[in-house]
Amino acid sequence: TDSYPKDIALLGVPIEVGASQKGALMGPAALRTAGIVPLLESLDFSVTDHGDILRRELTFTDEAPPPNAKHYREIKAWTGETAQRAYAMAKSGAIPVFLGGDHSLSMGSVSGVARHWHAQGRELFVLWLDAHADYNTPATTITGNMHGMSGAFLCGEPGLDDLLPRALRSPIAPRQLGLLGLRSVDRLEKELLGQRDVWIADMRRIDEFGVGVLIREFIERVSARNGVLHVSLDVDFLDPVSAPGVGTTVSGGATYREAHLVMEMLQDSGLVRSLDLVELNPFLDNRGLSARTVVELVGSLFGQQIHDRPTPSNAVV
Ligand code: 6HN
Ligand code: MN
Ligand code: MN
Repeated sequence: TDSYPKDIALLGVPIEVGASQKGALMGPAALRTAGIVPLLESLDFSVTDHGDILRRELTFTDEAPPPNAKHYREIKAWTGETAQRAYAMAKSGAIPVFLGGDHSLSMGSVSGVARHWHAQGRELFVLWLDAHADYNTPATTITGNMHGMSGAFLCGEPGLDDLLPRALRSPIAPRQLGLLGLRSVDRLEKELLGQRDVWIADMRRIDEFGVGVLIREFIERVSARNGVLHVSLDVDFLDPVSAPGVGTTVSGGATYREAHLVMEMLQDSGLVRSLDLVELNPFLDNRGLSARTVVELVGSLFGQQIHDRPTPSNAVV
């Protein structure tokens, strides 16, 4: 198999109109303040920070938006730019890390990296760490907030068909999507998910089997198909005790240690090729706690260990 990349490319995507709460546009700055660059450098990566996509440089169209998709035109502009940048970053051989910004960001980031891996003949799997399924369409949504629609869009569900030009799109199959940490799903969203082959480990399964068993199961799905993995980390995956700085807190989330174990086991797998860090809302945070927690998790994902182990316990060979 191929050797693990030594380069990481950071891109800030300060989008916030996909969520109802304002403030996620400050996320990229807070992640930098919490030290994401020196941390990755201390883990021997060569880091290129591409700065933030600037809203004023986006091109907005004036088409009629579909129903039940708030701020559609602005999100379309962000998605197109993010997808192109993501494709170029993935193609460079670096590991792209997207600093959000709300979760609508992933419509662009995942589309871009999926397009690259598709051209390489590799299947891209997406692990969605989130309290929510983000599997609404304009036909199922209650709020109209587009950060709740990213997963459905990426799997090619109908309703946002013109959000991204066909040439920039690379839909994944529902069986390539995994949802971990789920504890808040809307009624029609649940109905739709029930008809799809999405891998789901909700909080109930985490309580019963432990996160280690579940993450191993998902990693095996990816490696069985010689796939690569994109991780999309929504801050509300974590319990609000560890990460209050998010607009959509739901109690009963992953503990600090559960989240680290997920990251450590993903690192051991050697499969992760791109990452979203989304929904951090510094305006709602408690003295930088959530930003620091997210950056610490990034450390575990990229190789920081409590005690060096010569042989990972779950190495995928
Ligand atoms: N997120 N299911 C709710 C909605 O508005 O569609 C919540 C979505 C949350 C989105 O956490 O990224
Ligand atoms: Mn989300
Ligand atoms: Mn969420």
